[in-house]
Amino acid sequence: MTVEPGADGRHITYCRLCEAQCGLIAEVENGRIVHVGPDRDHPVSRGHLCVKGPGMVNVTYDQDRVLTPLKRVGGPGDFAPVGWDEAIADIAERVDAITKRYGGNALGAYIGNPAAFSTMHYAYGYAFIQSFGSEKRYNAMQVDTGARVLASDQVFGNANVYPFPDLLDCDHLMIFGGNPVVSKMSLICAPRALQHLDDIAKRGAVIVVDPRNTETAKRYEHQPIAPDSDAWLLAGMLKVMIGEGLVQTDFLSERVVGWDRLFDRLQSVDLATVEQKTGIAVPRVEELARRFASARTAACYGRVGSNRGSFSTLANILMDAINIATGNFAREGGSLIGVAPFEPEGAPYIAPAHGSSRSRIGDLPLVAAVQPGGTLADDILVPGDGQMRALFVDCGNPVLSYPDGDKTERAFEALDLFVSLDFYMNESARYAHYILPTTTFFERADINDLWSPNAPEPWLHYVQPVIEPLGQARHEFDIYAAILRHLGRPNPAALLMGQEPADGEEGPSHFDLVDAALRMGPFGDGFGAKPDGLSLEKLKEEYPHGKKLADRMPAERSWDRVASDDRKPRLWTDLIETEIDRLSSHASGNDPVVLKLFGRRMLHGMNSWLHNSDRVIRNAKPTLLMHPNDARNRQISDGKSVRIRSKSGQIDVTVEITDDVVPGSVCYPHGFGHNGGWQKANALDGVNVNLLASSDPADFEPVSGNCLLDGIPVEVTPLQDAH
Ligand SMILES: Nc1nc2c(c(=O)[nH]1)N[C@H]1C(S)=C(S)[C@@H](COP(=O)(O)OP(=O)(O)OC[C@H]3O[C@@H](n4cnc5c(=O)[nH]c(N)nc54)[C@H](O)[C@@H]3O)O[C@H]1N2
Ligand SMILES: Nc1nc2c(c(=O)[nH]1)N[C@H]1C(S)=C(S)[C@@H](COP(=O)(O)OP(=O)(O)OC[C@H]3O[C@@H](n4cnc5c(=O)[nH]c(N)nc54)[C@H](O)[C@@H]3O)O[C@H]1N2
Ligand code: SF4
Ligand SMILES: [Mo]
Repeated sequence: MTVEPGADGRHITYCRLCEAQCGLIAEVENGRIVHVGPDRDHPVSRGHLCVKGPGMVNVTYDQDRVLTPLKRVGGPGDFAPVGWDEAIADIAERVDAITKRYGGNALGAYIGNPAAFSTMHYAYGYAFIQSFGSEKRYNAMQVDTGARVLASDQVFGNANVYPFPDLLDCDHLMIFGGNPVVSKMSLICAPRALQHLDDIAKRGAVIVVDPRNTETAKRYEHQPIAPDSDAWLLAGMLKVMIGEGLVQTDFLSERVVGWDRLFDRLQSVDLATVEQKTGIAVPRVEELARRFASARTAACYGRVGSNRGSFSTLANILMDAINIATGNFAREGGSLIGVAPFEPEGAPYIAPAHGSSRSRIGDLPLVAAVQPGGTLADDILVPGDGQMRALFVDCGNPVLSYPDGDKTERAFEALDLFVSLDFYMNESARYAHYILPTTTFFERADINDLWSPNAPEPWLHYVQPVIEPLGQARHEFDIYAAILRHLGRPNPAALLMGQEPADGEEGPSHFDLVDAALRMGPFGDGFGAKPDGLSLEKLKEEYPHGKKLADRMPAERSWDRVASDDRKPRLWTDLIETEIDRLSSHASGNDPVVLKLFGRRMLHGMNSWLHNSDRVIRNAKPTLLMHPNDARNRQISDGKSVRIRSKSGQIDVTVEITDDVVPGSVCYPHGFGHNGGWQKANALDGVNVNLLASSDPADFEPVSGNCLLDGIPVEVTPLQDAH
């Protein structure tokens, strides 16, 4: 039995903070959520959750939360309440005037990470700006998954697919740059991931390739590696597999294109160079290759640590190549592409191909029609045709999450119109002209649409709001719809469906859109044609705890979303050739003064937020991890202040000496350095590490436009010596 929003009782819901999307039970008393616990009847999470899910109650009732529309009345951070009608009218008229005067691309949107867990959010947010003629879609892609997206575009002809390891039957998993004990696993929806990883380790091995001996590495097998060198290790491993006949050439000949060209080209990879670049001895590279190839089932899986380096696209392509060449692609226990519940069967949605348009700043090829993130500030600051003058930041905090926060602040202050959709005044929203208060996930309905293809045990869960929106908070969809309505235009769902609702009619909602997609998809009821199939209504009435779609994601169906005409993956493209050439000719200095800076996430925080709750943030200790050898060489002792300098900036931090990090590298978490409207967060230690990251396109990975966040060259000096 579902309970009406706000009614006292137990509400079935789910957490929308990370891909696990664990089932939750929220108890409401006198209209207020008093307790949040695990939903033991959820078909996949089966009672699993972490501290962050229940922590969202503190966010919901946080006294620092923004609950009325705010208008800037002075310098950054100086706001006064304003009525919704006045705010919407002013924003609508200014967006209209700016885009009429300067063209559609004068308007842009940054739609950040939390939107990935909010129904159709990217689709309707970008439909909003597109209706004014704007192509300026910004998001977290180039600081997160850009290399993976481009690898999928190249290998599978489909930038929308994210291969994931079939945890349920895998015997040998190699994790490149992921830390599931902290992150709960990403680009794969597996609420009980750790249990699966423990089982894999018992059956075979979980090998964590990481410059830090992480929480996950300590639990399984750690393979230390120099930051930003994964492509070398992967190229070396594949070369060994080819040389020792450990690849499946019959399978490759039948189902894959270009593999022979790749194999030829890899002959020239020198294993001694692999050792020099990665810090991994040649015999160990050979052992890693042999163990992978001889395992019953195996998969390479990469996450953010193999996505923000100088050769990350190639690294991701080589992971696919190893999975495919050893016969582990589309095989149970190997690497899968999931069935998409919201796509028509046999007709995958495909993003515009790589490079079909280019960025105004840096002339970079766009990946999946998203602007290269690091150029956001210059897209506002640099004059010329298409210069951005109005920006919506929805679910994001680019001042802390993008490179060069200082420049981003300057750019935001230069905008003619800056609208933030958020429930906090974060470090970016301080510069907004308006902050429009939005709901937390307890205050809205949702279905787990975006990541549903990426689950080893696929499920769908459609939930109603637990409580009504607090204060004057509104759903993002309704905010965009209200702005468009003020201008006499259809709402974003009508725009996406190509409808022109009659005057005075509300038009469809984003749930109509998602319902139509579900019903026409592989699990849908075909609007009556398949009576056993699903609709939103049926999910709501019959499966309040969520509906498991299959016991296992069918491995063989991975081929369905390979989008090339012949349904064959490509292991040789012009881009692959250029990238291997670039890798081979890449000279890396061995300057003993220079260290490579990489990142880490905090168990009790979520990127730049969730830092305003005692419950969530306790124990957060943002320190610079440094190897004892590097500390000794620099006369740095534990707990001391040091200055880190990069090409782009400098910050002062506290050092923690540990042999958990490989020599020659240092590690600092992102998302700190608060000065927004969140009082407790502001009082935390820590600074914005992205002040050290470069927003110069010359420093991005040229093919993907990815920012270099892991492997930034830095110098570290004791603070008393710094000048
Ligand atoms: N150096 C370095 N930088 C990084 C990373 C790194 O590892 N190292 N990681 C990168 C990654 S992977 C990501 S995804 C990005 C994330 O960076 P962003 O996309 O900027 O997202 P967050 O920092 O999570 O900020 C989220 C904001 O959205 C608000 N919010 C939360 N839920 C909702 C909601 O439902 N609606 C609305 N309207 N607002 C909401 C929060 O209050 C917060 O202000 O950071 C990236 N930056
Ligand atoms: N608690 C918590 N959970 C989160 C988040 C959070 O902020 N907090 N953020 C969420 C988001 S937005 C995302 S995208 C996911 C990310 O999920 P993960 O990718 O699993 O998250 P990280 O903990 O950043 O793991 C990245 C790892 O890469 C390593 N690394 C850095 N550089 C390199 C390199 O060059 N090579 C290799 N091989 N490894 C490298 C780092 O040491 C780190 O251990 O987590 C999500 N879950
Ligand atoms: S693992 Fe934690 S943050 Fe992720 S969905 Fe589950 S409860 Fe939420
Ligand atoms: Mo992310």
